[in-house]
Amino acid sequence: MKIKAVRVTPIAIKDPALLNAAGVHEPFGLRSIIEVEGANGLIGLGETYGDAPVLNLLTQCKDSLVGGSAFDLQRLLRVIQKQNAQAGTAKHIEMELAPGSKSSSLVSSAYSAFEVAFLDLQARTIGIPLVDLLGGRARDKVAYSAYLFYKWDASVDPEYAPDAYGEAVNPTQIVAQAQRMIDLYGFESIKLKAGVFDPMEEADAILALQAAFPGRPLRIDPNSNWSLVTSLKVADILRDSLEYYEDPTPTLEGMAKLHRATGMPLATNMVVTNWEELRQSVSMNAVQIVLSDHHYWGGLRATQALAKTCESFGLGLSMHSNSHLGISLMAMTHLAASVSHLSYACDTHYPWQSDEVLLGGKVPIVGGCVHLTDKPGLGVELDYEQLAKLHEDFKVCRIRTRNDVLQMQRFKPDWQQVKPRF
Ligand code: GKR
Ligand code: MG
Repeated sequence: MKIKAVRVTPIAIKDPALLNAAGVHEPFGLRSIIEVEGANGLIGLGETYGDAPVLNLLTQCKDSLVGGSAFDLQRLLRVIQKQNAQAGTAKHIEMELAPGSKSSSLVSSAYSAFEVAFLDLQARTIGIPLVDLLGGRARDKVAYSAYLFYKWDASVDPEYAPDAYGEAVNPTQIVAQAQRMIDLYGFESIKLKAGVFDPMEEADAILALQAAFPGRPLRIDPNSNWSLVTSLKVADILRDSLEYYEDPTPTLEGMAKLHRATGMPLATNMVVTNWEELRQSVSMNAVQIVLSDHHYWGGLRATQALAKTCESFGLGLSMHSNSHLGISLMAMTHLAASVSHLSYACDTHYPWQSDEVLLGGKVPIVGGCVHLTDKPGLGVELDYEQLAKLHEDFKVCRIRTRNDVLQMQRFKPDWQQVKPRF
């Protein structure tokens, strides 16, 4: 199937004032929407980061893909490698909380964005759902977790759009946030983004969630913002309350020591973000659960290989997320449905996003799950009016690369990125 046209459209989507180890989310998140149009008139879709380094590479590559075959993923890789080499190694801001922003993952990130669109076009051309192209269904629906954040109310700055969740800066408000999210989407597992306030208060929030939602799997993720000593203290409190302990402390060495001392299952999307780090982690038994993410692991097929590798080494597998819309959610869902070795509910930021580029609006999450249909490809279509509107929002948006540290400095001028902070 010859490729007739490739379009890359950057968009800005509203994002609430979510707090994390680095600072606070900016009022807009950036995404790139990819369209790969075949000679048969069908269009494959992809979605990835919209930050300048990835966006520039996607834009440089797109015209060279025209005329090639949508089934030729080797050619796709060669085009991206060549364009990346020609672009040189310009320095850019790396946000550790967004592993896809690493310079070392640029080629994987760009490849993944186009790979999803190529595979979507392949599946639409054959007339089958993407999951079937990926080898068939291990499951018909994919479970996601309620991803809780400490957050400010939108009134903190008129740049933030009003959101129904309001402020959450203490355990009572976190429980209320969980209740709202569970009522709306039916999530079973609950994840708390931590690394923001005193670690003992954050441990109290987990205990409050445990009391409010007995029996539900719980996780806490301070994004490596706790020293080993602090991580051990929190482990003493939460040992029996967590299904896994996500990125409490920095480095593979730190995680290996923590696991040796506590025996707790440790999960990561920070210290294992590529194959080399995975190799090292296995040799040190640093983490027991890898949080995959096709956006920077090199696409859907590479993530299937990651799942198989994790299974071979006795590691659990789940899925990491950054702020995203429905094309990413559907790619995550088809991928997760195709992987038999998926041990936990996946993460998603989707409930935090009010914008959407899909016809019919937001993808439904019911009973905590996204359900697959029999529609071809990803099973979703672009709403071109919404795409144009969100592209206009990108054009006037002051942000070109995510930076939660700078955003926090607008409120607290002395704020610095420190790791670990506690
Ligand atoms: O959106 O603030 C955030 C998260 O902290 C995100 O940047 C992380 O990459 O969700 C992620 C995680 O699990 O570490
Ligand atoms: Mg994480």
